[in-house]
Amino acid sequence: MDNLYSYDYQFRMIVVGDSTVGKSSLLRTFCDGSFSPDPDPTVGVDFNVRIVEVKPGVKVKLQLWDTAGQERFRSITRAYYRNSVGVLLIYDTTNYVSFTHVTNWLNDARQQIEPYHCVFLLVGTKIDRESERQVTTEEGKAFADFHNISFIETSSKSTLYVQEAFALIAREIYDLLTEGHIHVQKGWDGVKTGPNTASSNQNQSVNITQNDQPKRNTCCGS
Ligand SMILES: Nc1nc2c(ncn2[C@@H]2O[C@H](COP(=O)(O)OP(=O)(O)OP(=O)(O)O)[C@@H](O)[C@H]2O)c(=O)[nH]1
Ligand SMILES: [Mg+2]
Repeated sequence: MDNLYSYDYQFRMIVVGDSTVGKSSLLRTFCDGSFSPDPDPTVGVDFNVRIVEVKPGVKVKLQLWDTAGQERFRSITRAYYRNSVGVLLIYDTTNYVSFTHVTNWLNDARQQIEPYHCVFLLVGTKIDRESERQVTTEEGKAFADFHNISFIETSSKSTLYVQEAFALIAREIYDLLTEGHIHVQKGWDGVKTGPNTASSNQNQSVNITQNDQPKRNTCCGS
């Protein structure tokens, strides 16, 4: 059981994508290890928390915002982008249309998050339904490479690569933090220091100049 009061950093992330691509299922598998074949659609936004270790001895509390894919909730869910340091862009590998919409989700997130710094991860879901696959792994990878973001395929039902997906994005954010590309900043909730971090300097500014952009996964520099 995670001790939710013992961590070094808090990363706030948002999970977006079309309705029924499996956003809530991904979070449920990750956060409590359960899978439902018939969950209710998300209404507005939902919230999950889990502690992960990004490297030995460094604990990060992931604050995970699960958004509704349905269009009628779009104005509500947009409000949650700004304070996020990570965006999981989700599509369903058995639904090609959901893949074609990832560009819109990416552009929408970039618009809302700028000028703050964030990391994207492209996630193709439902790989247990291999015979129904409509989006190849190569197509997913090509999209991610084109946008210079990371990519993974998962199954919430079988749990395949679910832990790895969150470990990947958390580690990328942590690396950018330690390299000085992302900072804790007053008035922005994307990254916060936790109780275990002694030097909680909330007043540093985010450096978002073009020259300081890291190679991958920026919302505002690529
Ligand atoms: N076979 C299989 N089904 C999945 C998987 N992930 C989700 N599903 C199913 O896909 C359907 C939609 O899942 P949700 O997690 O509710 O989708 P969502 O993206 O949260 O949908 P909204 O809340 O409406 O935006 C449900 O019937 C899930 O059981 C998976 O990895 N494998
Ligand atoms: Mg949902």
